[in-house]
Amino acid sequence: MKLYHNPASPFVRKVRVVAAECGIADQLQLEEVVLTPVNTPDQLASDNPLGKIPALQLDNGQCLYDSRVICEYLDAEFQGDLYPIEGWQRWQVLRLQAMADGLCYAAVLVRYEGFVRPIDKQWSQWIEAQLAKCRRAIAQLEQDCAQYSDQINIGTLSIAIALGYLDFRNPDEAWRDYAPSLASWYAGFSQRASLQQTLPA
Ligand code: GSF
Repeated sequence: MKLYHNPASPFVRKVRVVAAECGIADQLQLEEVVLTPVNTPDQLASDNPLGKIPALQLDNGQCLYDSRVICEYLDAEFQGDLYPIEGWQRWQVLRLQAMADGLCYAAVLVRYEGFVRPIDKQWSQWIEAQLAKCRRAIAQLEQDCAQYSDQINIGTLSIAIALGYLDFRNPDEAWRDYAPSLASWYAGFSQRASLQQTLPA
């Protein structure tokens, strides 16, 4: 399977983490792409019309996207057991994943605003509004994290990836100052092999 990837992307990292949790990391052939929303490599655009990564080219010629679809596909195909099948726990876990992905989207938008958009078009209020989303999400996670701190599933893995991305792109965001329980959970959880093997670069 060929995975369009970039080592900085948190959404790609999620796919790699799930592959590692499923024990099939070595089945992913990594195809590195450099892209922005205004610069899409042709091959990626023909495999994923949205021009985004991750995209997973399967051996049957089909291409899967986006990260949530790919992760669920890998989990189903290779028995990752990262998605509770039924009951309220399933919705809690999927909501946690949505929270983590939303945190990543907001942080990626901050990155694009500062790095891709021309300086004369940058809008500080936009950046602040995105960072405010990140901070509200972290405050909520701080309140809730005791409920899931002993779980390993797509929700907790996604949260760890989102916090890792925030540390990577916004090291000045002192989120640990107002989220000490989350920080303590993250310090331990982020030692998992799947997360250590896929640190952003
Ligand atoms: C989001 C992927 C995404 O925004 C998913 O896979 O879950 N809903 C999608 N990827 C970024 C790279 S990143 O910073 O992770 C991307 O491909 N950006 C290029 C673009 O055209 O937006």
